[in-house]
Amino acid sequence: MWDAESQRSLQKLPWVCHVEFHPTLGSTNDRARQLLDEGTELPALVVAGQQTAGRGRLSRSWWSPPGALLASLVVGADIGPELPRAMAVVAPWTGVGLADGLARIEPALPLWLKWPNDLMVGDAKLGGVLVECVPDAGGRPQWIVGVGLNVNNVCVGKRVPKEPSDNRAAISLRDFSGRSYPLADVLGTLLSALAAAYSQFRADPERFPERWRIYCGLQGRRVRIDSGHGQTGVGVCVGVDADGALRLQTDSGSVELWRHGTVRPA
Ligand code: BT5
Repeated sequence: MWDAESQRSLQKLPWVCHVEFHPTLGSTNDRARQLLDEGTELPALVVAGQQTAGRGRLSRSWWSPPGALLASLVVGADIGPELPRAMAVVAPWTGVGLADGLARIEPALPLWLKWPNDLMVGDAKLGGVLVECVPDAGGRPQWIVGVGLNVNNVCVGKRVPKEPSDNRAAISLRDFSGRSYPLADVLGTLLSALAAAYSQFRADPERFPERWRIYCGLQGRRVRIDSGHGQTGVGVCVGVDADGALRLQTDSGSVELWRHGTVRPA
C-alpha cells in the first residue's frame, strides 16, 4: 500500500516543511505532539501505514488497518481566526477542505459532512477528523489535525470497532468505486485542498456557514445531540455559525448553539 516509491513521493507533498512516514505507529496524533516538543518546523506531517492505538474523540478508538490514510498535520495559529473562535471551527472546516479534495479525487462520490468531524457516504462513515490544540510558549494555539480516511482498506463486511450506542457502518473509497488509489496522490490532493480552505477561512471566517452548507447532510433534519458531558438536545438542524457551532432549532422555536457533541438523526 505504501511501497518505497509512494513513501519517497511524500517528500514532494505541497505546503508541508517536514514529512515523516512510519509503517506502524500507535497514533499519528501522539507522534505529532512529540514533533511540537522537538520544535519541528511547521506545517509538519506524520503519516502511518497502520496504527495500533488510533484515537477518535472522547476516548473512542479508530480502526486503522493498512490501506487506510492515517495522517496528522501540525500547523500553527496562523491557519485561521484567533482563539477562542478558532476552537470549535478547526475540525469542521478541515472537513470542508477534505470534502473539496475528495470531490477532485472521486467526483461521483456522494460525500456529506456530519457535524462536527465526520465524512459520510450514505449511512456509512468514510473518515473522521480529530483536532487537538497545544498552546505554544506564548499561549498561541498549535493545532494537531488528525485525519483518518478509509481509502484502499475494505470495510464492508469487516468488523469496525464501534461504541455500544453506535450502529453506523464504515465504507472506503475502494468499497465505493472498486478501484484502489495511490495514497501519496490522495494525500497531495487533500493537502492542497486543505491549504486553500484554511487560507479562505483565515481571510474570511464569516463564510464558514455558507461553505459548510454545501456538504451538510443534516440541514433541515430533526436530530438528537449528545454533548458527551451529560447534556442532550433535540431539534431541527439549521446550519452552523461562523465559529463552527451547530444551530439547533428546538420545538419552542428558539435556536440553541452547540459547540461540542455527537449528532444523529432523531
Ligand atoms: C473521529 O472520531 O471520527 C476521529 C477519527 C480520527 C482518526 C485519525 S487517524 C490519524 C489520527 N491519529 C489518531 O490517533 N487519530 C487520528 P469520532 O467522531 O469519535 O468517531 C469514532 C467512531 O468512529 C468510533 O467509535 C467507531 O464507531 C467509528 N470508527 C472507528 N474507526 C472507523 C473507521 N476506520 N471507519 C469508520 N468508522 C470508524
